[in-house]
Amino acid sequence: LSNEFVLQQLQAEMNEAARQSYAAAPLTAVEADAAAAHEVRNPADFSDIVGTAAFIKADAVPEAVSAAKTVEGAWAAVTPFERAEILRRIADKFEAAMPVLMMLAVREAGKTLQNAIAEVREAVDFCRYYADEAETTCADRAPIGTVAAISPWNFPLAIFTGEVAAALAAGNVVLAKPAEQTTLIAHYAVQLMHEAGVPKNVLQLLSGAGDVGAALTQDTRINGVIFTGSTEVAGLINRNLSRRNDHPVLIAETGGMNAMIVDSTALAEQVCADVLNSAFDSAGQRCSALRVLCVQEDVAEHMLAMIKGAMNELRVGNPAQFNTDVGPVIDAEAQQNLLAHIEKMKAAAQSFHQIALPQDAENATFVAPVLFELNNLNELQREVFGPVLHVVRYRAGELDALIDQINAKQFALTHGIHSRIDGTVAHICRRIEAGNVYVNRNIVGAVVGVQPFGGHGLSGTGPKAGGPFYLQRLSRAAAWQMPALTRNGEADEQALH
Ligand code: UN1
Repeated sequence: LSNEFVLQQLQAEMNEAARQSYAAAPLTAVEADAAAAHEVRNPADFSDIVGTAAFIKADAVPEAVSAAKTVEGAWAAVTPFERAEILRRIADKFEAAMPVLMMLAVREAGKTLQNAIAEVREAVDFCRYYADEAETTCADRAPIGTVAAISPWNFPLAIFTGEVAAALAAGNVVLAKPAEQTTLIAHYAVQLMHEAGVPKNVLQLLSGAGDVGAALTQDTRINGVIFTGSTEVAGLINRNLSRRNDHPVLIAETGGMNAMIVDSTALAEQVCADVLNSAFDSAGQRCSALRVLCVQEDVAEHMLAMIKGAMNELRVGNPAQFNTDVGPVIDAEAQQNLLAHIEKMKAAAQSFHQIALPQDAENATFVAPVLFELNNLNELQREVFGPVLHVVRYRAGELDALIDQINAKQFALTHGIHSRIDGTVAHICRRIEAGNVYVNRNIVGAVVGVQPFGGHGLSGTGPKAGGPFYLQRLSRAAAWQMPALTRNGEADEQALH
């Protein structure tokens, strides 16, 4: 079956699913008055109302935490094998609900169809991977207790599910706080998780704004926080947790300022395809996305001409169409921030190349993909989260200085190398600071269980998601059970000497 055929089938079912209206109330154990209910609008077309999302008030958080604490013991007593079975049932339910979940990813988060498929697949992979991990590594481990899982809008199902599934797999009770922009898909996912057998108090959905996340991380009964989002918010959470003396766990996965180094031996066509995919897929809204392309001087003219030509072929538009490459950015605030950066760079950069938006881009949050040539890396001061690529040129003798400049940004997440010289690849891999270094390929789309994903420095705490150490951080070695020596034991002891 061709991908296109499968997509066509799915699209028919998605259209069917789109006829319903979606309402997301908080799924908490407490009777919480909704603080506000608002219409969720499609970022590719504001006239399309996807559903209604209700937010919890921050002052309801302590009661939800109390409810979570009451079930810690019961959930910890469920064996890792039973927890794994529940996670596998969630994976099956997500697969069965593929059209609805994809439809929500497209209409609520602006994901393209291809990205929406990948989104659901990754969520399924996380459930199955952590189920296997629970069985193989959690037998002699104890959960840490109650965990807050705070997740971003850019992977509204995959990362949301990855955080929740990991915490549950390790035996923890979970309070999930999804990004406010993508409440509907999180709500749908939690309903499926409850149907699959996760008890209601073991997993509560605290949909809300930033104040709900803040209240969660300030509640001293929370034993751990899993956070994916901005470096700044991770810093706030870290400061909340570090005031305590009982060492709550923090797993943070934050920003990136990812670079790709392309030397004069690289295959131009491959570079071109990988740059376009890494910089502009998902409208550049991935922390793994390519932000800085570093091209060796000798081949820069040729490479950049090819890349600009290929940019002109990108189709920006309605993400629900098969042939769309780049959808909208998440909301008007993100769009304004990006447009402000782009205006500033147009004045400051050496040169730029920006493609045109389609005629019907009104009433939506599209940002036209753009490439800026900079004199050097210092001109890029902060992480930019959108379809904006920066380019610098370097001379062969300047490679180490370039790596130093990249490392000085302190974002050690995903970098890439395009070179056919093994020695160059090995040298860069040794010196560059990163969670993942991708060689002669694109730098996005880490596969759960195959390419564990995460970074260090300003990019996060580790351990990598979808990797073998993640559940260890969310659990501890079970207490060592030391049997008292019996009289016979003592006798046996003596007999030994
Ligand atoms: C993120 O964008 O927050 O490898 C992280 C990838 C994804 C990145 C997710 N796993 O592209």
